[in-house]
Order: sequence, then structure tokens, then C-alpha cells
Amino acid sequence: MENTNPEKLGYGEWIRSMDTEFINGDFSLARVTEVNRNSYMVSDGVHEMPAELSGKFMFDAEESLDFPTVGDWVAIQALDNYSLAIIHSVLPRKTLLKRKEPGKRIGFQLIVANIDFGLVVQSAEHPNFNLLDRYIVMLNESGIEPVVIFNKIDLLSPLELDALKKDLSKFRNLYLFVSNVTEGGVKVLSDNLLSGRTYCLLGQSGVGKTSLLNSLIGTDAFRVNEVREKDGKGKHTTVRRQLICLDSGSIFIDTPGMRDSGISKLKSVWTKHSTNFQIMLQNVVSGIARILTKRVAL
Ligand SMILES: Nc1nc2c(ncn2[C@@H]2O[C@H](COP(=O)(O)OP(=O)(O)OP(=O)(O)O)[C@@H](O)[C@H]2O)c(=O)[nH]1
Ligand SMILES: [Mg+2]
Repeated sequence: MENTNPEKLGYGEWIRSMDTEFINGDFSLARVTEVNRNSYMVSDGVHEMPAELSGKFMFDAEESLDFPTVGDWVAIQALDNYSLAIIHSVLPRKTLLKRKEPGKRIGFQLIVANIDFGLVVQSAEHPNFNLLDRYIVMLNESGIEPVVIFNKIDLLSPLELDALKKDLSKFRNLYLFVSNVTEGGVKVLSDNLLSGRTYCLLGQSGVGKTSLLNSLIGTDAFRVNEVREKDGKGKHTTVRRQLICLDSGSIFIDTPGMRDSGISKLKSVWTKHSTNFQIMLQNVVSGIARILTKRVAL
């Protein structure tokens, strides 16, 4: 692999174990950084370029699951001095986050692939425990570690913060409080991000996912927008999923706020009394414990 840097994109042992089967001859390895309807952006860690699917790929693809999504590793052929890539195949996925397509009986919309941690962001001012529940179920079913983040704590009075902590007693304090305004909690998160791991920001529009990404990067690189005062809901500022490499070595995927209906079809199994609740709680615990205590060098 000359003049490429897949390590920057999270290339590690897992993908190394299978890339020789897919990457040979004229093909090289890249990761999908953006999807816009049927056009793609891919990166090999040095060059980011638009990409199209090969004719054979289009012919062979049978269902939505066969198509690339953000975070996928793909075998490409770079053309015209890296101005265009042809995608020949999608490498097997470590994890896949998907949801049922609205209105269709069968069929999935792919959200992101190959992520290690799902950062579920909520506004501390307008928490939605029901939705949080469903995000955790969705991540759990996909084998992705959830990390729960309550943002905008600067908007709460000390009394309101105490009340929220009480509501959160079922998390046994395993969540992070952050503020992009005071930057409280941002350093804790940033210090504990693992190099080479992929994190996906999830949550309703307006909760501050992109703002958190900007705080982590330390610039206003990505666009954010005011929320409606009435209910604190956002206006869907981020319109597409995008993969970004942080200087610290971790990889982030920002997503547009999912409409609540998008995941409301999921049956919640997370009730206080079920065994599943205990299992999920343990997963949340291990997810956060891992993010907070381990730094893994790939
Ligand atoms: N007070 C306060 N406002 C914040 C904080 N974080 C973000 N905001 C504001 O919340 C609004 C929405 O932020 P975004 O980062 O665009 O939210 P988002 O979750 O990316 O929204 P979508 O892209 O629509 O999904 C903006 O006006 C931000 O300035 C915070 O910690 N405190
Ligand atoms: Mg956004």
C-alpha cells in the first residue's frame, strides 16, 4: 500500500486479518467517509476522493445491506491521480448500525458500519429517557458499546442538576455530563478516547452532537444551528453522516439527528424488572468503564 495511511482511519488487526483476500492487484483499501444518495466519498488516509460503484458491483448487489455505508472498508481502484475511485467490494463488517426503512415491510437503511462506540447524546435540559432506552437497545443488538452523554449542563441550575442525577440513579452514575459552553466534561471524554477506534455521535437533532465534535477538535470546523426555544429541538443542521479523523487518533462519525420515529419501532426490553435490563446495564457499565479506563494501542 504505497502512499496511503489506512492506520489513520482505524486500520487494525481486525481488518488486517481479511484485507489480503480483497486487496490485491490494482485494488487498494479505503474507508467510506460520506454517502450522498448514490455517490460516495472515500479516503485511503492520504487522499480523499469521490467514488462510484463498479458495474459489476451494481449488477451483483441484491439488497440495501450490500451497498457501502459510512465507516465501511472498501476495495477501490483510484483513477486519474486520485480524482475518482471505483468501489469494487465492501469488506466484511465488524459492526453495522441499521434501522428499518420507514413505511417498508422489508428493507433496512444503513446508518454506519464498523463503529466501536455509540455516543448517545442527550440534552440535559430536555432528557428523553424513552428514546435513550431505544438507542441503547439498538446499539446493544448491533454489538456496539453505548456511552451515554448528557450535554448542555450549563443550562441547569445546581438544583436541576441534582434532580437529573436522581433520575439517573438507574445508571449508577455511569454517564458523562458535558457542556460545550463551559467545556466541562469535554476533557474527560477527550482524554479517554481510544486511538484507532471509531465513535459515532447519535441522538436527536439539536442536542449538540456536532458542537461536541467541534469541542473535541478545538475549532468550529462543522456547522451547528440554534434550536427552537419552545422545546429545544434542532433543525436538522447536519444533513449527512460524515467520518472525521481526530488528531488524537480516534475516528468520529457525526450523524444527522434521527427523527424519533426512526427508532421508535424498536421494542424496548429495557424495563427496571427484566433480566435484559440487568444485561444491558452491565453492557453500559462495561462500555463506559472501558472508555474511561483503557487506552489501547493498536
Ligand atoms: N447552552 C448550550 N448550548 C449548546 C451546547 N452544545 C450545543 N449547544 C447549542 O445547541 C444547538 C444545536 O447544536 P448542534 O451541535 O447543531 O446539534 P446537533 O445535535 O448536531 O443537531 P443536528 O445536526 O440537527 O442533528 C446550537 O445552537 C449549539 O450552539 C451546550 O453544551 N450548551
Ligand atoms: Mg449536527
